[in-house]
Amino acid sequence: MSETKAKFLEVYSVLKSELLNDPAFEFTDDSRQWVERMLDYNVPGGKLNRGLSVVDSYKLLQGRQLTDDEVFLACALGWCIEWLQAYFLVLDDIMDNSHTRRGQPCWFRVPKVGMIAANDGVILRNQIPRILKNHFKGKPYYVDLLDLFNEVEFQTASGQMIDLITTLEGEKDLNKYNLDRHRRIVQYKTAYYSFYLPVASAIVMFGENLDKHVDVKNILIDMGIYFQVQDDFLDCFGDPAFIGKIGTDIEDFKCSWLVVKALDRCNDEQKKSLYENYGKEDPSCIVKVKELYKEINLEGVFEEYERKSYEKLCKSIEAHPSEGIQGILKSFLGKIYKRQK
Ligand code: GPP
Ligand code: MG
Ligand code: MG
Ligand code: MG
Repeated sequence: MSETKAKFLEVYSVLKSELLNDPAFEFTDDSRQWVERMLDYNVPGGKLNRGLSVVDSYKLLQGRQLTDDEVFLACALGWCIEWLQAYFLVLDDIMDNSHTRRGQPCWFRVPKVGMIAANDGVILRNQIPRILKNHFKGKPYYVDLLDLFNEVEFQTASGQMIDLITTLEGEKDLNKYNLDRHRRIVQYKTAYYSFYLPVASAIVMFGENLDKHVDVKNILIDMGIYFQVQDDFLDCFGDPAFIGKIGTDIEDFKCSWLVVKALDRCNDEQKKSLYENYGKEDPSCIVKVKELYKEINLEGVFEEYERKSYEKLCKSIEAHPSEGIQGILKSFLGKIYKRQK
């Protein structure tokens, strides 16, 4: 384990213990135990790319070794994004009717949790401003951090909304699925919180104004779109044992990159089969869609997309005037290029 990651995990324990002793609530033993189990189940078990990127980015912006205090603060800020991610995933899994996440049952599927998971999502969301208050209140950039998290949460919830309403029963119509709709959904539901937020948080903590960094934002949004296309690809073609989740996009009638590309490439007969089988719970329908995807070589189409996106992103990064920023973007891209999970 890298030194940063070890330090990062240490900070989790500190933040958790502060939240479990939050003076704003009279915790009892059972309520404290519930929150602790809920946090351990949902917050630290992912790849931690988003959180660690805050620390890496802040280090690159400073261009020197960080003091212990700075490391702690950058880690705390990184954890706020991991908390945000946990909050989104707990709720997203309910909305997508998913089964597993990070190699274990989705939180709402755990016995005796059920719809308490919805309130746990609200708790997770509310713990973010409490962490920020505990550690950043009084900093000149405190208000900017709160504002940034609020903006990005709104964008994500709006992206999630358009991801969901496009699958409404009675309006299921593959005719309306195209790359533009897909781009709009994934830009908002994924790119802002997963790519822009970690780097933007580091920039704010470094004391700079985000208005000066629109070019960085645009590159990160493009990277986030590429990342969600990978997620759509892995939903169907990834190994559930490795990615830790079982895909549900086909039965959920999602406007996935795969179905958009399939619509482009199908002949009339294949299109008919896609219309008949997409968005149905019946396992034999799901198999038919997957077979069709193989027939039209969507794996090859994705490979080509991945290569081209990578080249394009590298070019945009190299065109950026600041070497520090280039370093941040390259390291982020390196973490996701050809990812298998
Ligand atoms: C990922 O979509 C998007 C989110 C996790 C944002 C959720 C936002 C909320 C406001 C709840 P996805 O469903 O493709 O992710 P996964 O494949 O991991 O389930
Ligand atoms: Mg989902
Ligand atoms: Mg979803
Ligand atoms: Mg997905």
